[in-house]
Amino acid sequence: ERPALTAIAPSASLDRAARRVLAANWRRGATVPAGGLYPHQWSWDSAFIALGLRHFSPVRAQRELESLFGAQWADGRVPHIVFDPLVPADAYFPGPAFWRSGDRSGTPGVPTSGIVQPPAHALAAWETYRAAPAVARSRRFLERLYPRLVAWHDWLLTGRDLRGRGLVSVVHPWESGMDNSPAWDVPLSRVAPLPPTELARRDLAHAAATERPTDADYGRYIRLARDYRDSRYEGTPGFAVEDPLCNGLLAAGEYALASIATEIGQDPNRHLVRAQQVTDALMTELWDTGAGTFFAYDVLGDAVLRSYSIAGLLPLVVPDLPVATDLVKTALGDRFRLADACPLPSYDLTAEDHEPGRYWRGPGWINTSWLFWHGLRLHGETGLADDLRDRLLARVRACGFREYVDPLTGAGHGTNDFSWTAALTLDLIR
Ligand code: 9YW
Repeated sequence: ERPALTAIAPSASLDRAARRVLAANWRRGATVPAGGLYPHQWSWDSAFIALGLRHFSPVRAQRELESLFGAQWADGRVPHIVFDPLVPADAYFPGPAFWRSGDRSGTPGVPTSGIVQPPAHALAAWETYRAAPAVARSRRFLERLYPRLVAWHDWLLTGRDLRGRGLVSVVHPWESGMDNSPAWDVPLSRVAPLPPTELARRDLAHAAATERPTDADYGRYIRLARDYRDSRYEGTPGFAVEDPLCNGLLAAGEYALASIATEIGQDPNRHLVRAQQVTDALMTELWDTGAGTFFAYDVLGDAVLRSYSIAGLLPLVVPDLPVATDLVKTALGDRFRLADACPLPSYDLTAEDHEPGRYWRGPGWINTSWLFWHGLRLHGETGLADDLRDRLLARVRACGFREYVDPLTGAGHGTNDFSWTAALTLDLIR
């Protein structure tokens, strides 16, 4: 592995350091999230990575998304991992031999997982286009990607609307992008973990056990993934939650699809209707006025998951959201401390089970902070947005392109030279 980049000297260019990380993590058409820990292509990582690449290499940004959608399944789903056949089989667990995507018809030639990740792609595609429209037009980037993005959202809204309320469910904690969020503790407690002897954890070779999910959580992740695989990726899940982040990104993504459709001479109307429908469903089903946040919904347990996760604030990315002011107020409060915590904590700072260094149970991540920053700008909160951006950049300078960071002390955690941290830094610099 390359030596860890810990801090960036005050005289060095942050921009150049970030580009170096992305160059080192580029593999023949896509960027790996981190060379050692995550040596394949991850779905929502590619969306965030494209947002950074677009500023200095628009073609690479477009290829990042095109390669991901090149592995789209015939039913429309976009797999959460696209495996690099040149990487040794045991480099990541669970690898291609576990998921066995090729056993199913309608899967791509390249091996993939069979679960998905949050739909940040339409937003990323539209922003990628806007950074270099002439290059995109010459490559027919939007024309080629648009039908695939539509098929992806169609699959989510048909195959995954498990409650029939117009919201998408995730059927595995990995699908939320926030694997061990405390918000999933209750529904996950119903899943019996596989014993540690059945887990070949490779992650612990690259990050401290205290900063990663526990063996019990991993045992549950693998059981859920195995059962879903054994149902040929169609079965009844043992876990199903409506997550405000996924649904917020879906609504924002439908607005982006409306812009894309207009740009390529197609009718944007169905996307505007859908964006409004998902927004309305978010408000009706997941919004809690008293709490000032969206809460996830446990579909199998038929209960609201009253856990203050950053995911509950991220529907701020939806352009016409009627409760933007309330979300900003909650972010400024003690639970998230927008004015001084940075990056924004993944989970309630006041909760007893907040863990500032463990993965999605407390630390701040650049991608969720970037989404909140993007939402602040959308809703006219320019002062707060600029201040958050300045503090995010100062944090990255102080601890390098870490995977996650203690939001109060600024201590870096997880892997080094993490691609979306570098990419979104590049976007924040602009
Ligand atoms: C894993 C790649 C992925 C992210 C997820 C993050 C982590 C993978 O890494 O999950 O093996 O646990 O939780 O959001 O996409 O960066």
